[in-house]
Amino acid sequence: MKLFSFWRSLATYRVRIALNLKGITPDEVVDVNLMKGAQREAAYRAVNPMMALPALVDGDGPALFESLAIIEYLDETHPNPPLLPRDPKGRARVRGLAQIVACDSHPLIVPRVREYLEHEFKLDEPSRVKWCQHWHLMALSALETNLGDKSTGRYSHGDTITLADICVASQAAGAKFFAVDTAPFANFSRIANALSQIDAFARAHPLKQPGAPAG
Ligand SMILES: N[C@@H](CCC(=O)N[C@@H](CS)C(=O)NCC(=O)O)C(=O)O
Repeated sequence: MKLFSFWRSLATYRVRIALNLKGITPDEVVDVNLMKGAQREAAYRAVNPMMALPALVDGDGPALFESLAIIEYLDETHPNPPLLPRDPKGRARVRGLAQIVACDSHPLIVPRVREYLEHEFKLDEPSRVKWCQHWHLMALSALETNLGDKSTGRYSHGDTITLADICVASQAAGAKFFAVDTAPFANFSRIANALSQIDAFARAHPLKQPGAPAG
């Protein structure tokens, strides 16, 4: 199994957590330096035409892409521990929480969007930071209300780890990168804090990966 990764990539963080929860160690981790634009080079474009991380090649391929699709693939091929509840409404809620992060918020703050705002619309750094913080806060606010539901338990959905928690953890790491204070979001912060104590999450954290800045 080969994982295309970069320390700072929040989408790859999600896949790393799932791999750890499933007890899978990729045979090879290929570094694609997003800060140097390596995702746009021909070699990686051939792996994922979207030029985004992560991608995962299991056996003879093909390369899998999009973090949620990869995580569901891992969940189907390695069912224990399950990352989705059994009941359809529970599954829909968990997938919905995950998609608030991975589909509605995170894609708005990735390098290709920030770079487009800079080069095409000439937005300066403070304006780009404001953009990123805005979309973070939108997601945090929606998550906070949803996590106030009675189906939330110790974690986002009941007392077992689900796909939603993987996404909550990536939202929390992203908030730190963009200096967004999560303290006003009490449900979110409680769960993010509980997740950070779990080894599979802690080991997968962006700042624990090779190439990450110290501290
Ligand atoms: N929705 C995708 C997002 C993938 C994505 O945008 N990944 C970022 C890193 S977290 C990336 O590679 N960005 C490259 C770029 O924006 O140029 C997923 O969840 O996998």
